[in-house]
Amino acid sequence: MISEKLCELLKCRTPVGSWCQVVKDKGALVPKCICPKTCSRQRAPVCSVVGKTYMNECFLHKEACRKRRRTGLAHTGPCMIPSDNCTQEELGQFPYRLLDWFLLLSRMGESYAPDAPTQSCLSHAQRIQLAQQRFALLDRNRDGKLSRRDLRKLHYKRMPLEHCATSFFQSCDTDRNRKVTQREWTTCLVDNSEAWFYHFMSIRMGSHKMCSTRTDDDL
Ligand SMILES: [Ca+2]
Ligand SMILES: [Ca+2]
Repeated sequence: MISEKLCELLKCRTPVGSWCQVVKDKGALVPKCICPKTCSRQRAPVCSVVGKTYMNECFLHKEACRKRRRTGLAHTGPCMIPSDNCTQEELGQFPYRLLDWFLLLSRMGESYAPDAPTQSCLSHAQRIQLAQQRFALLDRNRDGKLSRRDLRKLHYKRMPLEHCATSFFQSCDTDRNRKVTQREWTTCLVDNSEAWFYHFMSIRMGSHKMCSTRTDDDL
């Protein structure tokens, strides 16, 4: 592309935070360091050297100019958040453990029922219901999306595998717009949970049955 060629040699120092763009000047194309006023909302995420993800490179420079900071581009694509040693195996079982925990929370305050079905005995529809209930509770501003702010509520101390939470939520945000919709949430939580359990049961227990003890509950 012509803009890349023309900008290749121009290192932008002033204005602080600016980036090189090819502009028309008296009919000729010239590379120029500019501070963007507006940016397209096209998703081409980049990661800055201070570890912040922007929707595209333009937004990085827009903010850098506003804050008068020389914030460079670290790499294209969103920043990888350190997972605090959440292993692949742990991440694999996280959705199931999280659903288990939600089930526990949903029963808090109910009278003790020793024969209440465990998660493995829930139907697919019940798992979805459980995920959706928790979604509604977490989505405090009720915009139908979970943002990082909404998710802060989740970080209770007793949450299992808490160090996997960040990686998990990133994995749920399939379109990477940093918001998890109810659809993304439910798919991620329920499908992954069932996939993991199915796998776990077939490998460890030699059985594909999700619920081996109580099969004909009135679920
Ligand atoms: Ca929300
Ligand atoms: Ca999303």
